[in-house]
Amino acid sequence: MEVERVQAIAYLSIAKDTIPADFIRPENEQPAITTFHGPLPEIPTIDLNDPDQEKVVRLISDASRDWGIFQVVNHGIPSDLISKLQCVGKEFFELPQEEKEKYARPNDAKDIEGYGNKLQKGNGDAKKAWVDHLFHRVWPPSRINYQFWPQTPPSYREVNEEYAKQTREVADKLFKSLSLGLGVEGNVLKEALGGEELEYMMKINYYPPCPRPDLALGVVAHTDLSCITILVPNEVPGLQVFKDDHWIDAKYIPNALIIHIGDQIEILSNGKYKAVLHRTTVDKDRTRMSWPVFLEPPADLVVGPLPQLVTQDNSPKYKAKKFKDYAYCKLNKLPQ
Ligand SMILES: O=C(O)CCC(=O)C(=O)O
Repeated sequence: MEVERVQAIAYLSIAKDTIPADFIRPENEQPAITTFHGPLPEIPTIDLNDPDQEKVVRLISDASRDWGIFQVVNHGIPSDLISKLQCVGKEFFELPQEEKEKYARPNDAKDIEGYGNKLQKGNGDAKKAWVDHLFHRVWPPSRINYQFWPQTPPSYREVNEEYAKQTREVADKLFKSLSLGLGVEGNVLKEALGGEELEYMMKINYYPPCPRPDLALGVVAHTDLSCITILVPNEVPGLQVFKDDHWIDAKYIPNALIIHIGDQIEILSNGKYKAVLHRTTVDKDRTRMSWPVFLEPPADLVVGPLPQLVTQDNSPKYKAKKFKDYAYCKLNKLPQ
């Protein structure tokens, strides 16, 4: 089956002022109508290297409760590694189409790894998203399929391996603060999520220029299935979060990492921390890209509210279930 990529559709749309009808979102989703432009508080930015680590715990815990998202600076990942990650990802998406297709997600695959877009799913979803992507796991080694890692550019693998290593250090710091913010020992959340078996899924989003950014969306509104997501954006804004009934823009901070609280942390915290509802808009003239890494428990691990948090006054708000069952229900829009 011939699959049309959004990058190719965008190329054909360059000289036009229109986009195919199946990319036009209903009015209640269109960014021009639904983006809030008044004064609003900004997504919190947290200095991870602040010498007052109690303050860091408090800020992370407050941001996770009130926003479900925050940006971190001084996180320890060198800026030149972030630039390299962006360069090799961009080089991949700039390869000729037939080169990229070598990494295409097979049509019958159960897993999400590979190059593709929503168009491939054929799930009858009438409205399409203005984005192509590449997914591949970067950790643990036993879960890596190098067949989905681009061989061009040649430094792709080395850069992604180094980035995965550094991301794990940031994740460990975040899990510790998130645990302490719940009033439990620093190792509790990571252990409850599979410890060293936690899986790191890299995704590259490629949002080509769009002649009608007022009508289309990149990724549609969702919360992440993951426990946390650690995201590097490029300089083209587009991430929006839903806060106090408004869609508001995330500010671009060079070299900051954007941390999303995902569903699994909301569940473990019994609702104290909130998974953030977010979406992305696209730009008329520029390509937006982002590199989220989704941290996910192993498929068979049962995730439920931490027993330490459940009391007579705080009964469990979520079912405990295997991550794979949770994911199946979410992806198939079934009740949990
Ligand atoms: O591109 C972004 O900033 C967000 C991407 C995202 O939400 C996703 O890929 O699930």
